[in-house]
Amino acid sequence: MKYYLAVDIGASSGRLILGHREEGKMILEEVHRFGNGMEMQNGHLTWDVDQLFAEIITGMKKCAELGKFPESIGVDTWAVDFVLLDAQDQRIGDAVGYRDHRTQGMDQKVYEVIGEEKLYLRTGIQKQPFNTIYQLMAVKEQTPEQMEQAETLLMIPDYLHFLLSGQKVTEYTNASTTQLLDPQTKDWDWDLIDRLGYKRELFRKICLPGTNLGSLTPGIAAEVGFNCAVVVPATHDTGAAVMAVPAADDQVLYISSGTWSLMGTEVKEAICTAESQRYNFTNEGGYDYRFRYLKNIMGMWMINSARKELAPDMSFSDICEGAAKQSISSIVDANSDCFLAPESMTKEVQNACAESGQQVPKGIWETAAVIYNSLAECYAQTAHEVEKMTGVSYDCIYIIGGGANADYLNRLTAKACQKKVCAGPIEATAIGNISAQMIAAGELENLKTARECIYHSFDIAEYEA
Ligand code: LRH
Repeated sequence: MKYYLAVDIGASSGRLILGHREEGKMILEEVHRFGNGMEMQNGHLTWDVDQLFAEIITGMKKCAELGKFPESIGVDTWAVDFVLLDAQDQRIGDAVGYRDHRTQGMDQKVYEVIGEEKLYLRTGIQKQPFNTIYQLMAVKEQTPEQMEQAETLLMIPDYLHFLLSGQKVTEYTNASTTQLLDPQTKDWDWDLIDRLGYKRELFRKICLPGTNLGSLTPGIAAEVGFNCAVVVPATHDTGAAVMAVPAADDQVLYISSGTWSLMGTEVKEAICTAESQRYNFTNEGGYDYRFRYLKNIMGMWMINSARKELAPDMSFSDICEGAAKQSISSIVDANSDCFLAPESMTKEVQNACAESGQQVPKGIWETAAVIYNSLAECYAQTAHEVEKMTGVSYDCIYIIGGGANADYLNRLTAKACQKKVCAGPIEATAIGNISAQMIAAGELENLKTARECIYHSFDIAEYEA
């Protein structure tokens, strides 16, 4: 039996999942799960990357205890965040998270060098205040000594791969979220990097999903009790999830539903027009150089935050069930930046309802009902925009990732979009990660066969429009 180990770390939790194939089907086994989140440290919201790496080691040791030794391991995480390393490969400063306020006003600093429209035309990446391009401007402006000292920039999964293998590379799908890549050459946009005053030396060679970085370092191998290859998946979690869309057709509409809802399709050429910019669509790099043409929608972050504040012990299925029984019809703009990092999500939703003269929700169920209805509405609007931009009409929406569990939201989505919804697989990100490793090992032929295998291996719930 050949096992492949996916390390999949999202903004609120991480997991190590072993995958193997049996009679043509992909079988998963979760070996370790742990919490994650940004914590305030030295005045900034930061990730505890040392703890994350310690959890990876714990999970790898559990594989050894089970006697299931993987052929390879690969890490995916959320996008845009990075660490800086000095000449001795030591981390400089904290791993600041994307919801931190340090990026405030940094967009304007970037636009002094290159206008917003030109930047979109050039990179095809949607404006998100937290894109790496703006975060690096924050480093340059607020802690220039760190920029000065830095010799290497590694995105979070690249850093974790470095700790595992000793190799410093930057994986393509995640690199695209820096907003510093050229979508034509698929390499760093050196001219843009120069103009922004970021040091060229920081940026490592871009490698594609499937790249074999060699074995674990001797130290790590000794610690976990086995050795294996480190094979880079699509390290951007959304890129990995999109690989696991269980469809035979290339032209499909998907929502990768987790902390964020990433809704879009795959295209062969980046769409960088002014209209696309107005709709705030992005062209993130995907597996096989497919572009993930999509939009960020606030997603389960809103529900997770409201639950934490109002009913931390209630299960998501109880929240869904309770929300479905409410009559409140208020809707907020699930794309508004005010929901990015509010002090209180509940209050922010209430304010948005009050300001627009709608009924103000009270308690978890009404608040959840407003959030679910708002998300479904936003999905419908986005579906319409994708269809307009690609000229394709889609009759089904594939919802993948943890949010595919939200039965009430799936029903609302089918109704609001007037499309069939296919929900699942839940562990799409880990499945995509494992698929890239299996393709690299020759165990699956290509992305198409991987998607066929995924379709036959996992439960997919259907909701009629
Ligand atoms: C989802 C995600 C998304 C990014 C955001 C930072 O986890 O990677 O694709 O925009 O986090």
